[in-house]
Amino acid sequence: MTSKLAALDRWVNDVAATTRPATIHWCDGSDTEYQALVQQMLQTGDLIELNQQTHPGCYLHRSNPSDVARVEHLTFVCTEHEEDAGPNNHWMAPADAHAKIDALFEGCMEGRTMYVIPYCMGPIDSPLSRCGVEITDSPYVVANMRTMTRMGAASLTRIEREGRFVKGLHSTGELDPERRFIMHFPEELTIKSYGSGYGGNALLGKKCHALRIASFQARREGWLAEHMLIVGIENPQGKTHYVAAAFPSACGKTNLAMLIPPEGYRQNGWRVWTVGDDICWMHPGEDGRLYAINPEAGFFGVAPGTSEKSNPNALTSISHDTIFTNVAVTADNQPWWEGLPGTPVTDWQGRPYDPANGPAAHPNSRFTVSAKQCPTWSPKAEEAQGVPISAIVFGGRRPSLLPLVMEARDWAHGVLMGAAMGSETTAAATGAVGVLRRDSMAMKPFCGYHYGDYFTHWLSFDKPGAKLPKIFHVNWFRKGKDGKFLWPGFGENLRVIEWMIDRVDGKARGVETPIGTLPAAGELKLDGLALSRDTMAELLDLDTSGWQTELHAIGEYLDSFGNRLPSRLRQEQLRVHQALHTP
Ligand code: GTP
Ligand code: SPV
Ligand code: MN
Repeated sequence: MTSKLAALDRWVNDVAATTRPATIHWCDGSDTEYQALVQQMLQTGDLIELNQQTHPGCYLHRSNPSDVARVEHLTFVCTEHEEDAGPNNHWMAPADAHAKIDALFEGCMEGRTMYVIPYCMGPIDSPLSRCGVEITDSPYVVANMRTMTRMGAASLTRIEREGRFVKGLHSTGELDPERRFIMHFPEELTIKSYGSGYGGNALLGKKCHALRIASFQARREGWLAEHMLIVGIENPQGKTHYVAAAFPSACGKTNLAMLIPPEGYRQNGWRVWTVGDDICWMHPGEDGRLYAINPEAGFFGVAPGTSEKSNPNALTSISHDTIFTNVAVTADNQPWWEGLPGTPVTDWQGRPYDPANGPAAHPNSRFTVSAKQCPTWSPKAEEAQGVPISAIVFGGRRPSLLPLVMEARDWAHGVLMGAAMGSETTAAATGAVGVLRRDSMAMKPFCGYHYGDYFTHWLSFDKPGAKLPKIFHVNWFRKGKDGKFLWPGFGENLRVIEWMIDRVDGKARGVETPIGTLPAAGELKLDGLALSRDTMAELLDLDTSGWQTELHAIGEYLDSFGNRLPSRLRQEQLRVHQALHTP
């Protein structure tokens, strides 16, 4: 097969000349194609069949044990000028980067099939969507891309019509961590990834395209590409507010996106609609509001901790037609991870389970499932114009200081809250876990350009005629002296969201403080929750001296972006700092 688009044909031929595959397969995205890939992977051992009685259409993939998460230290943004990548990215000169990685691609597909995957990020008919083509030698990547994106014939048609697409070249390579690079060339709309078969390193539509490249494009074109979930909250009157929330990797986006209301809320008629769990593209609409689409078509969710109690919607979604990566299995061959009932017999590496080897499922083990399988999947998620956003929420894992919820006084203050975000690191990237680091807007690993320019871009949305969402900051992860989480989290988070919506609708007054507006006494509805007054007080207290230290640290962090830091943001930090010193 070939394409009507000469530029695409030429690129595919050039890649084939370098990588020298035995055959080239253009993916059409059909069921037949998917089933054939699965059969082939069952034969090669890339997939292992799970219990088809309990989990029809479910398979397990075990990745190489050295290849289980994103590798931020091997991820590069290769802009012409080093300063355009910013201190938030690793940089390499484009010519050097191409030379280095092209050498690895030389002959790397010999004797094997090269797959050409045309995909669309976002609904096929949406003007907000963007297309790409990923070339890979990994059938596992093809199967995952089919679930995570709109992949195949319809996307190819759109690409041929538009003539413009992001080029992504991937090979699993030898899985040698010394020969592994994830390189982005935003000015060339090009991605090259070698030596990893895992998630965000290999499914190039996801973090590489929909965040790093898209954020770069979004800045030029006046929109936002963000690491956010999108959720619709329908109140008993039938009105739905859409909320977008940025939490760092493995900090609760999937959980909030699929939230099940507490019993009393359910009885009163509250409903929650899932629009997206990881990535959000937001464009200003003609009415001045921000409209969001989820560029993805599936969920690549964290398995451990997903349970009937924490996320029943996810559990229902993954009961069939799901690919599991690096989970454990039970005696009767069902997928298993920490948080589920039952006992593992085989760990994520295929060894007999022995607690001495650590958790049975890898902490970053994942499921890949079509969004359509989610019981709360919103019909609006397929709509071309996207959903209007009422509130933007920032949050991270902060064991102390940050209150359960606070609201920014205005857009600039909200941008400061997002920029100042911090969180303890998680297993979603290789490296130490539990270390507090700044992760502005949860985009530290994903912003494809200088953070200073990114903050300027965020601030630029505040202009005459704009009807911007309110901005909030939440912390589900505050810990008490006993080291336990103070807030029950999960479904109960709806109580906090209800307060936000009341603020949006002008129904809650709140209390103004130097750090933002907090819920006034009695405004958070806590009935039915066994939370002591002391715990609530601790969750909402304002430790002035702790905040003074925090504002000082935020100031130093902002200064690290040098002369690209918008002075407006530094002014905002000074304003809050001064307010904290005013008795
Ligand atoms: P990525 O897919 O990596 O971007 O992550 P995500 O933000 O979608 O993460 P996810 O929702 O899968 O969160 C995973 C972890 O957060 C699990 O360990 C959950 O138990 C924990 N978590 C989620 N929501 C809450 C909450 O409200 N409270 C507490 N304490 N933990 C939570
Ligand atoms: C994340 O790490 O934020 C993820 C998983 O959502 S990955 O696709 O690997 O980036
Ligand atoms: Mn993510």
